[in-house]
Amino acid sequence: MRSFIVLTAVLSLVLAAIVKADPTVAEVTHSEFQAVDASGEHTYSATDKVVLEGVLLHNPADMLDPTPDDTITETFNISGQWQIYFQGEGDDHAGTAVWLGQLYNNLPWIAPDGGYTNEEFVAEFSRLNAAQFSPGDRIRVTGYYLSYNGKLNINEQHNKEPEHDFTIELVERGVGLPRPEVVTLDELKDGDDEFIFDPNRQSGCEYYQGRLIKIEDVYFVDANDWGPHGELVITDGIKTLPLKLGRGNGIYAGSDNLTEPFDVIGIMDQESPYLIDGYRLYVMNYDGNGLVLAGREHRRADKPGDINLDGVVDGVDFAEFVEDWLKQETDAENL
Ligand SMILES: [Ca+2]
Ligand SMILES: [Ca+2]
Ligand SMILES: [Ca+2]
Repeated sequence: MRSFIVLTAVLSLVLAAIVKADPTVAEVTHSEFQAVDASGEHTYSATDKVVLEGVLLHNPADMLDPTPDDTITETFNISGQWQIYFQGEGDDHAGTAVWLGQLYNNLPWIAPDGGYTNEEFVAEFSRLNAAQFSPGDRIRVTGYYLSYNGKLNINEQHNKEPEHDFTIELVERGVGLPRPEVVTLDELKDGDDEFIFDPNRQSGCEYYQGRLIKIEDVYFVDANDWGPHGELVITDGIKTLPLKLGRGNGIYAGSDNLTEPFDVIGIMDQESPYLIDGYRLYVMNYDGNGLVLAGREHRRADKPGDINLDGVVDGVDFAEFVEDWLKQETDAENL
C-alpha cells in the first residue's frame, strides 16, 4: 500500500510537470508549415507553437462575420468568426490562415463553458487590433495550430484560456500587397477538370494555396448566387473553378456589373475533408469597376502604375502622378 501511495505521488508530480511544461516554439516558413504528404495531410509537428512572418492580404471582416452573439446554442455554429490570410515572401511560396471563433462550446467536444461571451470576444479583437495592422503590412503571428480541411491554420485550438491566445505583431507597415501571380485554369485543373494535386507543392493547387492569384478571361457558369458569402463557379469555357465571395461592402445583391469575360483576383483557398480536393478562389471584395472581380487594393497591387484604376496604364496615370508631385512641392514651398 505504501509503495502504491509513493507511486501515485510520483505520478502526480510527473503529470504536473508535463502539464506545466512550456510549449515548444520555432520560427518556420509558410512552406515548411504547410508541407503535406501524399494524401494531403499536414506533416509539421516539430513544435507546439510556431512563429510565421508574411504580408497580410485582406481585412478580416471582409472574409468572415465577426459579429458576436453568445445566445446561439446550435451545434457546430461558432457565431462570430475572424480570419486572415498572410503570404510568405521571396522563396517562401506559400501562405497561412489565422482563425478565431466565439462559441467553441457549440462543438460537441468542447466543454459548455468553453466559448467567449460577447464582451470576452470583443476583448479578443481589442487585443489583436492593438497592433493596428492593415492589408499590405508585414506581420508576425505566433500561436498554436490545427489542421483543418486541407490547411494548417494558426488558431487557439478551440481553447479560450489566455495561454492559448495567438499574437500578431506589426513588423513593418506598408511593405505593399504582393502582386497577384497570373494563373490559368490549366495550371489548376487536369484534362478531366479535376484538381491538380502535387504533394511537393511545386505546382497545381497546393503551390498557390494561401496566396493572392489572378485568373484572366473567365466568366460565371451561373451568377445566381452572387452576394455576401456566395458560392459561384468560373470557367474559361472548358475548365471550371469554384469561387467563394466574401462580405466586403461592394458585394451585395445586384452589385455584379462585370462584363464577361473578366479577370478575377483572389486568394487560393482549400476547404474539404478530402485533402486533395475542395480548392476555391476566395474574393473578399469588389469595387464595381466592371472588368476585374477584385477589391480596390488588390487591383492596385496588380497594376501599381494604374493610378486612376481604370485598368489601363497610360499617360493619364502619369499626368495624375505629376499633378500630385507638383502639388506636394507647392505645398512644401508655402510652409
Ligand atoms: Ca492543402
Ligand atoms: Ca483567446
Ligand atoms: Ca489608368
